[in-house]
Amino acid sequence: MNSGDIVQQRKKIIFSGIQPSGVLTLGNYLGAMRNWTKLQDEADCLYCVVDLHAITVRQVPAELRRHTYETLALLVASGLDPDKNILFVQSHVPAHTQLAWVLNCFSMFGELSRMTQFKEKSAKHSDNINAGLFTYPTLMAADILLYQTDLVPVGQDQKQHLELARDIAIRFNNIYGETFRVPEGYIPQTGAKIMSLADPTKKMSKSDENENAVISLLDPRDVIIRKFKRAVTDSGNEIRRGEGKEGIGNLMTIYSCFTGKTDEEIEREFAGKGYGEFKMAVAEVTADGLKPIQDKFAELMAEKTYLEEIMKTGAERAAKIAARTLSKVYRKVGFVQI
Ligand code: ATP
Ligand code: LTN
Repeated sequence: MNSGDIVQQRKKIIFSGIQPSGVLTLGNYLGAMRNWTKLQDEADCLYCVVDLHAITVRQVPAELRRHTYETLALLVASGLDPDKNILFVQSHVPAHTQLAWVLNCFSMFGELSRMTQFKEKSAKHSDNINAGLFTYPTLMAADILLYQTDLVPVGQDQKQHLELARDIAIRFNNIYGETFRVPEGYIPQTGAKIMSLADPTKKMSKSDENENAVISLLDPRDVIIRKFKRAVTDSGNEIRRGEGKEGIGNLMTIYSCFTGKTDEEIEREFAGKGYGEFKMAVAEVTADGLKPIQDKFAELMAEKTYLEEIMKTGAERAAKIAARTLSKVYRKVGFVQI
């Protein structure tokens, strides 16, 4: 027997977060959540509704509260089992903000200034470029590093923030000795960046004001069909990827995510057929794919106390793990322990 055979492999720790800043989109589902459900059987997973992150942009309090319930319900509805995974709300575990403060003191003004999301959100909300928006990535680093995370399943847009979390962890470890595990990203091959239906050069985002740009996970079938029919494409008629064909490319990605078909198979299937027929097919597979999630969501939203139980249990379990890392950090930087 090879000695490797008897070494028990430690289960990987997975952490990811999602903002309750609106109704979740097809982008969130295909770019992130779909991977989350795949990992739940093989790893110890924590998934967090990051309400603290959401207030970096002005939110209406009653809507933030509703979106927090809805986001949790959508996570469960999309297949995350609350017994197998730790599902919780960020503001329920104070260690996130506590570690974020410490990490702020190990994050450089220059590196935070280079974050694309900060630049984009500052341009979009020029009347509210607050310090929270600027230090957003250090809170995200705290989220991840608190749990000694191995893998962070996210969409493409979060790659830069994840790199920063790694840099902060490495910097801290170099000064104080091994404290944080340095996490890796886990970005899907297909669907890592679903584009807006109104402007296929822009990412589909739940906070987009143009509702035709976004497929919400709660859109009924007729709305999904209408939005795909109106999706911006080029003036050609061939279903293939190419320069100036970002709109069709995006629809091919969505179709591929739901059917598992490759680009070649999709090209063959729709050879000689027009954009209208292809758009309809994409709409159908999307509506079929979302239907079970929507049905389960409706059931869960009628059971607020069940959702609150999940939040409570999740926060207790998360807090226990987080406390270990936080206390180690406090000791290492020289805070008096009482
Ligand atoms: P907001 O519009 O409020 O900034 P968002 O829609 O970008 O929000 P987040 O809550 O910030 O969504 O992201 C949750 C997860 O979904 C992240 O892992 C992110 O990378 C992923 N994600 C968001 N949008 C897309 C997209 N268009 N395609 C693929 N993945 C995405
Ligand atoms: N910044 C992410 C949301 C987020 C996150 C995290 C993702 C907050 N904390 C920790 C992964 C790990 C976003 O804007 N999508």
